[in-house]
Amino acid sequence: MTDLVNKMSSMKDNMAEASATKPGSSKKDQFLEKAYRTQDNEPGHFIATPTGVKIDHTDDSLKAGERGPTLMEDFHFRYTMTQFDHERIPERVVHARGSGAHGYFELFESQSDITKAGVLTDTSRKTPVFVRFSTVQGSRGSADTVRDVRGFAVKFYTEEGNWDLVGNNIPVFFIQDAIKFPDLVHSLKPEPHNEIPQGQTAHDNFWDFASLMPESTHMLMWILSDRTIPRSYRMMQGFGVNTYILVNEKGERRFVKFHWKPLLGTHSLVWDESLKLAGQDPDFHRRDLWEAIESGNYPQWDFGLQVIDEKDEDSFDFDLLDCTKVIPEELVPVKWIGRMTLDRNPDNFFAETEQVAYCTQHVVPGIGFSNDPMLQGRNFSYLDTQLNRFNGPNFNEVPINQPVCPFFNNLRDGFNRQRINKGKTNYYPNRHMNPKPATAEEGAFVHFPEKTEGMKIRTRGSKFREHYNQAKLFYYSMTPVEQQHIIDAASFELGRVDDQQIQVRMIEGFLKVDYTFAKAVADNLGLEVPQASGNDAYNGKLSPALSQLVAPVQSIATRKIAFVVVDGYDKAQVLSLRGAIKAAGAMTLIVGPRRGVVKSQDQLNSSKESSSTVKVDEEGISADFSVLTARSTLFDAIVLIGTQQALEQSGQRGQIIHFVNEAYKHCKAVGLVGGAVEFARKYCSIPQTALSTDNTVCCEDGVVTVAQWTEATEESSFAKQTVEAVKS
Ligand code: HDD
Repeated sequence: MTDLVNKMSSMKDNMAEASATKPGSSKKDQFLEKAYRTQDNEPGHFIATPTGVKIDHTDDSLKAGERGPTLMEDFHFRYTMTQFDHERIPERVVHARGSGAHGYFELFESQSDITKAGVLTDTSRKTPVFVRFSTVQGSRGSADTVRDVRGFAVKFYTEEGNWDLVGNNIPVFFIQDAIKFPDLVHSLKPEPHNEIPQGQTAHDNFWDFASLMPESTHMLMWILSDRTIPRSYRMMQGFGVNTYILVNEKGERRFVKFHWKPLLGTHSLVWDESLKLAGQDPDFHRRDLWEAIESGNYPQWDFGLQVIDEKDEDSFDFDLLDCTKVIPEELVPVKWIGRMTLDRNPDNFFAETEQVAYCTQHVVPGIGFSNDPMLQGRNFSYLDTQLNRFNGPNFNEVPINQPVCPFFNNLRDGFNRQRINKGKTNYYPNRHMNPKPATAEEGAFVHFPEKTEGMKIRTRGSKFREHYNQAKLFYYSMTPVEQQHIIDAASFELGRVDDQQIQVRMIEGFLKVDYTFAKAVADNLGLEVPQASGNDAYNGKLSPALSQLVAPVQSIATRKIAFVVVDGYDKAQVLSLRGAIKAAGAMTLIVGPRRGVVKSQDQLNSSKESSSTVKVDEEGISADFSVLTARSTLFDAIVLIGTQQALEQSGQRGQIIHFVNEAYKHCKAVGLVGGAVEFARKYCSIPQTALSTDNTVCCEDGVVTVAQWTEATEESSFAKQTVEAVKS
């Protein structure tokens, strides 16, 4: 146990340690480097055709005469155009928009008592992974911050073959049987007659389907919650959703649910921010992940298991095979067994992120499938969809999909076959008796010999028919703020529905969850408020683990704090405050009147004297953003610094006022230093009670103020209060 604690603590908070592990050195990276990467734009490289012939001229096609027609003989033109015309492969039918990253997985403690999977038993391994996060509804070019489930797919390149854990950031799903997936997806995608709306479920078809599918009620509560507007891919949980099985060396089977928990905590945007960000920076999540990895802030997740012995399979009031239910952590605690770190961005979006092909049926010895009818159906669909995306079965030969372990078989040929199989035989048995089947001891995957018999019937287990207990559990386990957000989201979504019978049917469904919830939404929609039916009686059970706010992670690591400054700022003040906030792990970015130089008071004075051009000196600051183009929505908190006069006379006064007001409205911490306090009192719509004119540091309602910055003012206490305000 002490060993485990030591290992965990040595791995804990080890961004610095992670960065010392040399990103790009895993077995998968070495393979990609050797086999397929090219650096095309190095000195001395010439443009050539794909057949290797160098080209002398790429700006004009080959013509018969100066003004004549283009000639068929122009093979360079034809290759150029053909490649371009064929650049796209079909976008994923769901999860089309995504972002990927490389990394590795490490295990804290061997799980050999429950599984024989090497990735979960060998603590000396650092298993390479490729992760793709995604939205579900929108197409490849849609915005990141829409209200939607997020995909969380992990490909582990293990020594025993690839294991794909294809999960979401929500632990349950809309439907219980995979056969309904095409109907679900048709209903939530843009409507078929006009392809509207993009990146939203706020339309008739989705809510029509949902209102007729009571099994979706639990999932609806999750998608209306803040889980569907995450602050960052780095700050969301992941779940395997379906129940899988683990099998150990003794051949014993256990049921398992897989969990990912971000070390940065689980955080969300507010709805108004999400809406604005979708226009201001449609790549908000993509950029956030990319920049974090580029700057060495490698995101990390702990990996956990909820394990259920075979004998306990039927001991719950829900069916373990029903993916519209969670196993409450209060019943079966999550055992945290390992950690994943993402430490390298892809070299090429198409080659890696677009071409990565996840399939739920990619499992390794020691991990297998339960009879969850969703999982069973998924096992068919993912392989089938890759056949469509890649025009055949050779997608596993694409570099990002290739396993890192050696493997042999008699599978052959097909479109775009890469492997050159040597030898005279391509069948088994053959006169060499190689390659041959392995035994379990030799590492073969052996399907768990589960006894199965039954009538051929189209039905589901009896416990699958209960749809409301866990919807209630979720709703009642939320804090009042989270409940209000669910009400607001339901009102927005249903408010976009034109057909009133859908709204009415949905309110009837919500009534079975909670009367006050249904009433509040009905009120907002202008519908007749229904009578309490008594159907919403609840057993009072709660699961605090479902709330994002009950036990938030107390860290502001990698959070983005904007320092809004105008010319004439006090350099020493800005630098020392910035240093103190950075020391708490946050990133500080300067938003100035323009990008580049912001002139400090000293610089203004000296330029007056010498009338020379102002340059950013070593100690000066340069704005990362201009207040004209950056919005408060891009940051987690803001600090406004400047004399009242400088702020009032700034050409961007209006933008600055909006910056402050908007940050406050989105419940972000707002720091006001010196003249900025009086400026805010005069022009901003923050309650005066939060704008203390005291010369000491005050904090009220997330607004941190110090009206008079003197020698005696401790930057650290202002910074400390600001950090606390960001946390809360
Ligand atoms: Fe799925 C993609 C997650 C149900 C069929 N799914 C896809 C991706 C994720 C999930 C994360 C994107 C993978 C990537 O980044 O390339 N899907 C889930 C979860 C489900 C689920 C957590 C509920 C338990 N999916 C589900 C069902 C079916 C599919 C029931 C069909 C029977 N999913 C697909 C697919 C996709 C896909 C059509 C589209 C692109 C792809 O597979 O590669 O096969």
